[in-house]
Amino acid sequence: MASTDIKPLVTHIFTADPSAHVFSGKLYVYPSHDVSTDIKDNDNGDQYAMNDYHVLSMEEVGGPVTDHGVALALEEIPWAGKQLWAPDAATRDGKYYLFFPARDKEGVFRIGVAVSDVPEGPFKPEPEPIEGSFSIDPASFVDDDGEAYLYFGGIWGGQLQCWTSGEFDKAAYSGMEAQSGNALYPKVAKLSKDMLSFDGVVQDVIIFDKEGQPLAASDHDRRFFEAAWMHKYNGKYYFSYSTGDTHYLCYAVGDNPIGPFTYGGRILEPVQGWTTHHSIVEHKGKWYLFHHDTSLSGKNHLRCVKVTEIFYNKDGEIKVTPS
Ligand code: FUB
Repeated sequence: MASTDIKPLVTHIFTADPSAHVFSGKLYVYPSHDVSTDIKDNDNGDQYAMNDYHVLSMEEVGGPVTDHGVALALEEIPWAGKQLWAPDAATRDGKYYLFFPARDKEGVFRIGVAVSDVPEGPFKPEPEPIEGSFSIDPASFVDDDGEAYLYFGGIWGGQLQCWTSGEFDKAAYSGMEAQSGNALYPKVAKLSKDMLSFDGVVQDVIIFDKEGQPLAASDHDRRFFEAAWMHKYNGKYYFSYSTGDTHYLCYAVGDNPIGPFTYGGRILEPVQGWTTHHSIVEHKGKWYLFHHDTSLSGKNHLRCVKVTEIFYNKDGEIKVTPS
């Protein structure tokens, strides 16, 4: 089924970048909340000028969706200047954590965390961003052994290319990304037991092709751009992401949460609109791909979240139709 044929989850607000999780048997979706703006589309992503987050929930896919209202607002976050982009959530020891990127007051993207006693929030932000965090699109993953990880990164407007030296280099922004050598790697860090900080160093998430070579920077059909997600299927770790300017959702498979990962294929062809972003979750015995397109507005920055069932073939490959 084409993405445009799928109904948006909600139509009373614009939503994007859906991170879906099952908490206590119920499906929760943590999206971006897109807003109208006069800012013209540009490669920096200035038109994505979001100011708050809403949490959505449903008992099952296809059932009524509840919007729990504002879960966190920009003005409540002491360090944030603008642009609340794609968030994610996790739970540990009875608390719920909302991870979110924002530009700080100097215009540098950092990742923050906010805490609640309930999955729908509201969430109380920590006063500072996570120490050592940078760039955008945090995706949390709690493994079966209880260890938690945060994946992140996004190039171009997401500024990942500015961090190759370990320090923020504004000058590196102008090149957007190098076109030779290996592609820029997304990042992963283990989370501390209290989920509020990184436990150890930020590591590269390396994606090899099937010949064992790291994906090349020029390989725009397969290289990582933004929108990291991690899920586990049949004991394998699936790292999925957007290729940005070529508009695919792709995945790579590994034997542990840190990788390395081997490129596995495409999950979704380009949808209507420039960005594509997703999450993958199991609920009531079925696997779902949450994603977005612009079918509700026709505008790149006013998106709507959708969901479709996905399947695995006997080799563990992801398919949008059963095989
Ligand atoms: O929503 C703003 C940005 O657009 C996200 O952070 C990216 O992943 C893209 O979907």
